Amino acid sequence: MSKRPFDKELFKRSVVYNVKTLYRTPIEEATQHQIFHAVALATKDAIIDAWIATQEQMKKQDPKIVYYMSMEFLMGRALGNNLINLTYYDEVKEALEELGCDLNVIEDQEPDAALGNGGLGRLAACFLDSLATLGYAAYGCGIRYRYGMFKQKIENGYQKEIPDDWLVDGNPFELRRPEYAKIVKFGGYVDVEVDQNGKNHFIQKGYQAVRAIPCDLPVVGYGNNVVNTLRIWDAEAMNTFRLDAFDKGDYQQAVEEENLAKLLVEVLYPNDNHMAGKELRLKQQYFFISASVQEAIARYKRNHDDIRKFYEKAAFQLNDTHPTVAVAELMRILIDEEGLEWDEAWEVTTKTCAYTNHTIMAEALEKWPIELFSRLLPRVYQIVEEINRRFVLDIQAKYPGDQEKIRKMAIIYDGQVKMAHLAIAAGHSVNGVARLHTEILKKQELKDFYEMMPEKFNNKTNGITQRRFLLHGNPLLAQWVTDHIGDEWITDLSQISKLKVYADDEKAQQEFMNIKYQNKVRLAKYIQEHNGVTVDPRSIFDVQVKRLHEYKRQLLNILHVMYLYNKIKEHPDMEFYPRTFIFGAKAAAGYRRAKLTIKLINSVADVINNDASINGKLKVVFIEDYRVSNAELIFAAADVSEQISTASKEASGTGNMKFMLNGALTIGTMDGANVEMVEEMGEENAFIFGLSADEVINYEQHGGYNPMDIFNSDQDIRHVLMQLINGYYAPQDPELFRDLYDSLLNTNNSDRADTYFILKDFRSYAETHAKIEAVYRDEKQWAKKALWNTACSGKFSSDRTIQEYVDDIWHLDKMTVELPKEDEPVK
Ligand code: B1H
Repeated sequence: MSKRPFDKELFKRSVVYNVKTLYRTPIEEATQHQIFHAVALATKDAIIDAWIATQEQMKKQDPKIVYYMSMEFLMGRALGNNLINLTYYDEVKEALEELGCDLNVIEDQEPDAALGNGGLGRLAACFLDSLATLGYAAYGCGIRYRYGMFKQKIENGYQKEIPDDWLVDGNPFELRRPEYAKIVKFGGYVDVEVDQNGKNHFIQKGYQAVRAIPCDLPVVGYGNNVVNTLRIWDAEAMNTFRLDAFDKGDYQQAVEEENLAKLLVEVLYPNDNHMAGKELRLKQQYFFISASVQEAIARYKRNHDDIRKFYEKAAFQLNDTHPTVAVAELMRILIDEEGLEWDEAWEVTTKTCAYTNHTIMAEALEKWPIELFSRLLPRVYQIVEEINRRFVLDIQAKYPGDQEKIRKMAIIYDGQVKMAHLAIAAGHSVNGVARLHTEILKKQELKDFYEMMPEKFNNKTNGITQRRFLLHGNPLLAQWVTDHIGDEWITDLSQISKLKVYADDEKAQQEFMNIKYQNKVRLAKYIQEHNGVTVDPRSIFDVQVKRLHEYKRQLLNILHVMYLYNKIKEHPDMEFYPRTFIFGAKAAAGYRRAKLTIKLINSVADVINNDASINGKLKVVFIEDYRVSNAELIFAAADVSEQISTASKEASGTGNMKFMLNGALTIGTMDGANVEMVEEMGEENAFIFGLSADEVINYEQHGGYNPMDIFNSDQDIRHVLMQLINGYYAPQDPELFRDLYDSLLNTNNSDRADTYFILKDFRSYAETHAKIEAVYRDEKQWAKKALWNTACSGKFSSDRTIQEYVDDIWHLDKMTVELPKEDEPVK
């Protein structure tokens, strides 16, 4: 593979020129923000040739393409990552220094592309990085939300949501492609016209239409000249000139279409692991899916005649059920527009589509009322009905007379369209995202489907990209790793196991912990600047960063902090290793209990951080606006990683892997991918506590347990719980945290008391924390375990995950992309 040498002088000239033409300013007078735009454009120039060359290679080689369909792509910032993957990062840093600029400061000017909520969206972003790096032809297909994940402000301890106006200054990496626009139709009715041969044609009439405009973002592979595309769709009104129409009906229609276009792509739904059953959400889903499926078919037809073989050149991966309408849209196009018979279309569809399940949380299951679905998508609904009719026949053939099976498995039942059932029936693959999760799917949630179609089920344990979360996020550790084992880990993380020989090496241990310390200083500075809290980088940095959700149990963490504080107050002279508990989490805007938990964390922080009597032994920090860019700093600086979900509830988790890669030790339950992490590093190198998934499921099947028994028998827990309702942390309003107290002890709401087994796991959690403290005091032992964690993280690269998807589900061909010589014009 030939790599173009970096032309430093050209790059510098390009930056200076860009500043001049964009802002009519000499670089000496430009703001950091202006320089960011100039550098981003210069970087895009460096990407363009490889982007074009990748497209040329795709034309020449005609590889099978995967379309990763997802409502969410949580990309974060592009500049630093693009430079890393171009392998120009250090050179650009140097070039900018010569211009008197600091690349870090410039990177900080870029807004995060936060087109996702949490793990599911970030996984999609890591997958794109791995696909390009491994040389597979891939498109990410999604929505160009005008506003991404809201920005979080903390005011008086409460979360406040601020619109994320990420496009105000334009997106320098984006390429708008109006020439590939597609039309998407909503509503109306279906007319049947019979042709001379007696064949029925189904025609949607009286609809509203919008134009879908693709906006392309480059996805740069690491050092291989491959540049794939994230194609996010913007919406425009069909015909603005229709506003001039004489006819009142037309005028009305034009106004409505204009409004629809604007609304469709306005904002990302900010729910993680929760379905927003809103009409607009279904419209968003169909909008980007229809456009993406049309585009995939158009691309195929440019150089193939036989649409019956579409699946040989295209794979659709459905990122959860959100894009599932793709199966019906593909059927519609194949039948109504390409003229295939049902069975032919069905074969193409099942061979093309595959579904990934990301959660077993009941509230996340997508179900749409028939009334809404059929009104919005009349033709698509007819097709879903027919898929259902045939699927029910299959169930009956397999289980004659078993009504129960139909009730449980039908796609349409009880007035609802069940998207997971549709995805399973119409795809050839169903995968979970960690081994335990896939087993729970097979044994519990999707048991009936597994029994009927076991061949479809498989596991693909999640992974993360080491290029963003080590090479970019933790440059000191990345350099240290390269100094010890070479740089192959960057594209083959299994190599990182070569570090194991250094686990007992005292010099290596010291260097490793010294890097950790420097990263803690870097984070402490961030916390000082952004939160105004002083934290001591010599204390244990104990971190829980992830979406706020009851099942993730931030409440368990903060109750334990309250418990520690009580202990220190009761026994001021007891031995206590100073600890800093760091939280970062966004709560869905309408999730009251989650928002109250944020308030509790901040209230506890206020009391503890301002109590001079404890000599700074304990600090609590809530980092505002947790997002991809500050996550990179946080993972690098953590000593302890909190992965404490109620066992069975966290499908995989991916933050857990980012901490492990960066040498943090995990305190966690045997849930999601934690199970496989412990398998790699050994139990003795993690702090595992709490109920197992089987135990949780068993309790759930027998109506739960009685938390009052614990309340009555455990004085420390009782003390902490009483502090929720006696005003200890809310003197102005003692009732403030009543709902959290009730959630743990009372059944007076519709839920079981302590649905997430917080009190049940509390003792085991507290005892395990005590062990952490003991191990941390032994510096060598800690260093050894931390280094060992990094050395054992090889399995958790998204490169490994993607290769498994390729081998088992997509069967893609590899590409090699050569750049034309510099003096040859790029076509
Ligand atoms: C995950 C979601 C999710 N699972 C519905 N499910 C959404 C569901 O907007 N919605 O309607 C949004 C997101 N997100 C996460 O996926 C899991 O909780 C993690 O355990 C997992 O690591 C991640 C990636 O597989």
